[in-house]
Amino acid sequence: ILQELKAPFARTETGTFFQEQPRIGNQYLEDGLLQRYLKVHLPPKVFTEVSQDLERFGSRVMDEIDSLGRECELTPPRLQQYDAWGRRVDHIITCMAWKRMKEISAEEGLIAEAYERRYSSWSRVHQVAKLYLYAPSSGLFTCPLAMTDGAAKVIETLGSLGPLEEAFSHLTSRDPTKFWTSGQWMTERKGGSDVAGGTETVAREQSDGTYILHGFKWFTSATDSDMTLTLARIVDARGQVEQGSRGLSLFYMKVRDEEGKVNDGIEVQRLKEKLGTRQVPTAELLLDGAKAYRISAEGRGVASIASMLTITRIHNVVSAVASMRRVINMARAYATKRVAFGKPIKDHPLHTQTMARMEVQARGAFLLLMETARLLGLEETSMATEQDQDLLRLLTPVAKLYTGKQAIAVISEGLECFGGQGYMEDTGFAVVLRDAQVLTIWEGTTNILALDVLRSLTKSQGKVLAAFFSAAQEKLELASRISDLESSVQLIQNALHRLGQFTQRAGSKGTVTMQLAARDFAYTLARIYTGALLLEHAAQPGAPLTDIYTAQRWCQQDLCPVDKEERAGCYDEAAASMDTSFVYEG
Ligand code: UCC
Ligand code: FAD
Repeated sequence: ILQELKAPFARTETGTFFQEQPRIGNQYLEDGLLQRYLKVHLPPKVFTEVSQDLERFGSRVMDEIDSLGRECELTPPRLQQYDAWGRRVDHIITCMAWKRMKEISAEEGLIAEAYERRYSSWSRVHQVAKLYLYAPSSGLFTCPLAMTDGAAKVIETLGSLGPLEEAFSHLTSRDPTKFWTSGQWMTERKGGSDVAGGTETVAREQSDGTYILHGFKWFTSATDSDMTLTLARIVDARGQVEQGSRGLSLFYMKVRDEEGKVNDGIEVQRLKEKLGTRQVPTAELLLDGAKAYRISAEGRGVASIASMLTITRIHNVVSAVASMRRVINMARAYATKRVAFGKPIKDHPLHTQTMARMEVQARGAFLLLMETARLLGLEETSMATEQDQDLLRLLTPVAKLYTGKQAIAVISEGLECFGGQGYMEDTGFAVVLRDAQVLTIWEGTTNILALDVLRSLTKSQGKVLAAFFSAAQEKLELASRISDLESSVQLIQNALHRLGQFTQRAGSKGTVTMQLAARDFAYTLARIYTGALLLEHAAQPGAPLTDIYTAQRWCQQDLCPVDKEERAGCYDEAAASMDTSFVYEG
């Protein structure tokens, strides 16, 4: 076909076609699963109020917050170490958008909501749903919020006496002029996983009962925070410190003075140059006589900071699940606009199948997140049964490690859905993948969390695992009476049976076997429990066909990898030795 050519590429003309940009809509209104989850679980009055708040907040994210988040990425923090006259100032300069995020966090009660408990145990679910809408547009302000929430939790658990009372009121304030954020300084150069082996920071008691700290903190994120919790070894009267976990105590420290200047005794060595999370200032800090308050019993530092780890790990899950959801929603918007081979890519079944696989992962992860938030809410309002508490202990590391891996895979696939545009910096998609990579590293790597799962089992002498089996069975009850779900229920039952047999066999084996099995074991727990949650959700009266379909699809994967790998001999000592020869060959 001959066309009349008007030389469209001449001079300043660059062609006439420009792809329409996919835009974010109200993320609450676009999320049918979130709305259904809340409707099923929340009491009707609470649902109405929470739903109104989330719809309003969804609009605010779309109209105001999303562009601020982008600005945080484009204007990363920098360190001004000296002033014009050569004085050391260690000023961490952040952009206006980052500062605005702090104000918005207070206005929206993103931390306060969880501690005011106006919806009793459902307050955590409300807070988590709000953070879930916020996270992908927050310019990673969710990082300081996670640690702020964790610090508030530690203070609430230990009791807000003395200087902690003031700190708690700032951390949980809705007033932007009073709101504080907190850091969490645990990692030193010698080790971030092995905190007990890695911590060299020492604390010397002063005559007024406070301490001064000397040490080097190797990773400190959101170093523009107002305060921090940190670990150190107390020097005794003989000038000695105790090594190992029992030598560590927990300290509270104000990081800056009323004018926002870093306190004496803290030197910012440099800001880290990172693959992602570039919106967040992450620094190396020298503590050279920094004033601190001991807030745990001596030697109970790790045990006392554990409640912070629970909270920050749940925030990590929020980020993982929310970024999967956001990428899928954007890819969905794009698929309706982008045309290839004569039709929108939405109408190419293979493209839609790719997105359906991402959906199954994201929906499963969403329910696992909400279950963890629900259990946390019950625990915090003294409404949790023993089973609920055990389950929360187990599901926190399971959800953190599993959703972190899912997020990287789903987001990577999501970028491909935009073709070359997914790989471009200025479309804003590349940052999502970069930022996802950290989700499996900070707050405990995958292996460290898998070992934490084992720690929870050992410490409870199996009670935690018993809670897992009972809870999973309870979730299946309703679904087992629905014919469309029967075969999926059977698949979960089989997996539970195989898992039960594995744990019996493993009991008689050594620690090497259990360590080698730890990751697959945790994956097994994640897949089975998520399957049970999807089935429970799909069995609710009036559930749409898509809920049934999601549950069926989830249950078709290998639900018990730990059994398969054990039968293949992967956990034997011989396999461990072969792994070594093979990995370090040459
Ligand atoms: O990365 C960091 C901040 C990043 C920025 C924030 C992002 C937040 C997400 C935002 C999304 C946008 S801060 C650094 C995080 N670091 C870690 O996560 C450390 C990873 N390593 C571990 O988790 C290790 O498992 C350790 C350090 C906890 C292991 O230490 P120990 O000393 O070997 O542990 P023990 O001896 O087994 O445990 C000491 C005590 C025990 O209690 P008792 O003494 O009563 O028997 C344990 O039961 O601590 C207790 N414990 C726990 N309790 C240990 N882990 C836990 C736990 N998870 N829950 C409850
Ligand atoms: P290592 O402990 O040296 O681990 C190296 C590898 O060995 C990992 O793959 C690990 O899984 C594996 N490994 C270690 N032990 C075992 C084992 N027993 N079995 C099997 N595998 C094992 N920390 C803070 O305290 N505060 C912060 O604010 C903070 N912010 C951070 C921000 C960013 C962007 C990053 C990347 C890190 C941050 N961290 C922070 C540090 C982070 O928590 C640690 O990097 C992390 O816990 C891992 O510690 P490590 O780097 O010392 O790795």
